[in-house]
Amino acid sequence: MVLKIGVIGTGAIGKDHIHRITNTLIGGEIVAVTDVSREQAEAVIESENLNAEIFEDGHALIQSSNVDAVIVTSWGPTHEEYVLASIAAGKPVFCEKPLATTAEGCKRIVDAELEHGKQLVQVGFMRRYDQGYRSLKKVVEESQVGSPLMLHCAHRNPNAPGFHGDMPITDSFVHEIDVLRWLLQDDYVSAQVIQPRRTRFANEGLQDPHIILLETKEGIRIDVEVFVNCQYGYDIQCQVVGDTGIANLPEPASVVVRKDAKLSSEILTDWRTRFIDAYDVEIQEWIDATLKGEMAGPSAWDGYVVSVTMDACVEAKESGKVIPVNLPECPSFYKKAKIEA
Ligand code: NAI
Ligand code: ISE
Repeated sequence: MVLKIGVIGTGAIGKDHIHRITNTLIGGEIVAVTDVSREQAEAVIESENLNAEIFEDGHALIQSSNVDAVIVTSWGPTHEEYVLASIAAGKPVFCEKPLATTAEGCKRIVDAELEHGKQLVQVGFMRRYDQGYRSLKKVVEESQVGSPLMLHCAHRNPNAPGFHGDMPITDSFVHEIDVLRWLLQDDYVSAQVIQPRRTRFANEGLQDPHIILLETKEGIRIDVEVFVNCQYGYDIQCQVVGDTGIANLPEPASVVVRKDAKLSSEILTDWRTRFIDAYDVEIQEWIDATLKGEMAGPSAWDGYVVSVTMDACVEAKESGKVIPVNLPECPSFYKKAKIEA
């Protein structure tokens, strides 16, 4: 059986997902696409040699009887309406981050899904599918380093040409918010943001780097350096300090060269390459689960929790204070899935 998929938004990541579904993964077929730029939609049909219909807009695509499931890869502010329309149509929907641009918007999606009575939404937090993070989670779960006490992390991009405002938090750090609570199976209670001396490579008016401090319900302290113009590469670090040992996120595999009295190995420069396997596993598992009528990945509730935490971080940055992360009780509807991928 094949899952007939419609894609809303054929920009950078939309094209990547279409490519992997068409060429790398099994069980899915792109039957419909739409983009506010029709040329863009036409171009992907041609480059991937798709037998897919182009729809006027996302709503028409969602309503099509030929579409079994929807992928939303349009701009963030459009996500909420397409996810809500997919739920109303009773169709499974994979939505790239952010689920919605406000916590209220995410909550509307959670409420619509609760009202519908079946889980239909998965959010694109792909790090949960990265082999390195999965191995690190196993080490934590098996208490191989004892009880986690602290996490030291870094999210570094070589540069961020289009970044402005709070994007280092809302566009980049969101991945840590999701993956670290999944890693620890713990929620956050407070956030604090420290703004070090600015790099001269940051866009005008952009604070870069940030040090973001989170505290969890269990009292674990997390520090994350978010540095989106670090120049040297795309570098994701995560170290768990437990009461009997320390565990590190593995480095991506790279040949070590000894030459000219130097020891060297390559550092990746692009998130696409760094997480390419994770994206493949993420979308394959989504197709497999959807074909079975299940939903197992990051849920609408997870998207909501990330949004509430992100808002606390933005407020912490603006105020310079420690800001509480106030989350309502997780509905039992979502508890059965724990914080699982
Ligand atoms: P992009 O700008 O390259 O592509 C977005 C596409 O959506 C454009 O072609 C645009 O014309 C189209 N679009 C916008 N509004 C639309 C609408 N109402 N209906 C149909 N098409 C519409 O952006 P990119 O980088 O592909 O990002 C898309 C989303 O994916 C963003 O929300 C972004 O945060 C997320 N993303 C997630 C990543 C991850 O690591 N999980 C990585 C990169 C992006
Ligand atoms: C980008 O939008 C992503 O989502 C990447 O995964 C992230 O690492 C990068 O910092 C963001 O700009």
